[in-house]
Amino acid sequence: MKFPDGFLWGSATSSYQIEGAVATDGRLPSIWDTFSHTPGRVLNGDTGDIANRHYELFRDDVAMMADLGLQAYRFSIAWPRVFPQGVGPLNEKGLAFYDSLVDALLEKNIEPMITLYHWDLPQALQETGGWQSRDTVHAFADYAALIAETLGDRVKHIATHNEPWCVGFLGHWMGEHAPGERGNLKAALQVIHHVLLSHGLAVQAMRAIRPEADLGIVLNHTWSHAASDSEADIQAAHRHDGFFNRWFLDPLFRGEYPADMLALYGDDAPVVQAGDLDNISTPIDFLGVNYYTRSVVADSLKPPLLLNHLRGEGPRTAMDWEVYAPGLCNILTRIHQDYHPKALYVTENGAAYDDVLDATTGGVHDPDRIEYLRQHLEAAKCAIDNGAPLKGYFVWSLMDNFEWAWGFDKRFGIVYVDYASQKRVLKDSALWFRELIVHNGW
Ligand code: IFM
Repeated sequence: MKFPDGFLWGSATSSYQIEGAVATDGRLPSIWDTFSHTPGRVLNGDTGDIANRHYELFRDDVAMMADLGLQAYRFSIAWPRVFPQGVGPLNEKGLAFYDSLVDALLEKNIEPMITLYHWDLPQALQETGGWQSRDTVHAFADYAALIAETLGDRVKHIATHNEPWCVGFLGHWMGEHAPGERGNLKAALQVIHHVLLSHGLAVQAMRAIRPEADLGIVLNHTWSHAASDSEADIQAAHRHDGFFNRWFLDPLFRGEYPADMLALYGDDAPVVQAGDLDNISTPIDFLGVNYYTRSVVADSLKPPLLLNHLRGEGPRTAMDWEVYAPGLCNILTRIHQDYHPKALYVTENGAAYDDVLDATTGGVHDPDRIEYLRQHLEAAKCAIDNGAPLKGYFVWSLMDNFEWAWGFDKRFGIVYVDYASQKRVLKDSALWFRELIVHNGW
């Protein structure tokens, strides 16, 4: 099975999950520092204080990427390193880190893809309302402009946000992510609106500085599957699709929120000012799709979505997420057909398993992950065959890291990290991925 010529093979990480060095060179806390240091929020009390020490070890990590034959690397910038207070003054030392990282990547012919926001909001901005405040929207656009100015001469691909769904719903409704608010659907929807608006304004600001840049956003998608053929369950799946997929795709690509969801959310729907939706739907060059699993749902009386989640019958990863690769082909094909993005990337796909270092061989044998990746790449190819303009694939993750509320308990890497020694060990899946890149398929 071969991918099209020029297909981009990469891996992905994010700042708080790997960098450590949280108080180095002028960085101030983000909401994830505060959250992870709050007892009971993260499994085992883990924090990102040290994580993978990538801030110090980045040159070794880039050498490892080169050894793996990676053509691209998606990473995020920690906003509180660059603007420790969220807005000026600029922290030159924090910016210098990313400047060096970009140069190190380019030296090895690895194409950088930046994500501006992968959840580490400067705590100072949280104090003034966080994403519930429109001031944060404008602060983000200014931060984006700075990055376009300073790194945009060398970095072509810039995504504004990673997974606004998580920022809104996990952070303000389910309480599982920073800032940890629970039960506030109205706040979650307002936050999502502001995050989307900040995306649109950031794209405009960056485009004005770098007209040639490749600008986009990364969404997490699922395939909403009806539990049965009944009309009620099919409608439940449509609502779930509205909650997870359409609520983001419709404003970004059509300049409107889906009417059925607005009706369902009622008074919890966000306050939208004149011109917001025009700004949100500012044209972009690519959409990044993160895909891990599907959702099987049935009709129910449970508000607000009037649905229940059921367990699909497929095998499960260490996250207890069902492995369901056809969902990736389905969602990519559907996004292409319904929303016509100019280009698509799979910006995250991968699986956590309970990997162990084999004392005899010194390796990490992860056949389940290889099988997961193989099936999902077949699904990605299926979408290409269906006409989707899929340009690249980034495995999540380059290496084991801080998996948010799960701390270091879940290992998503194709590279194993022994946190005590900070030794990196290529798992079998990394060796497999290296071969795949060489052959542009198998
Ligand atoms: O680790 C996360 C990542 O930060 C965002 N997408 C999902 C991954 C696995 O949960």
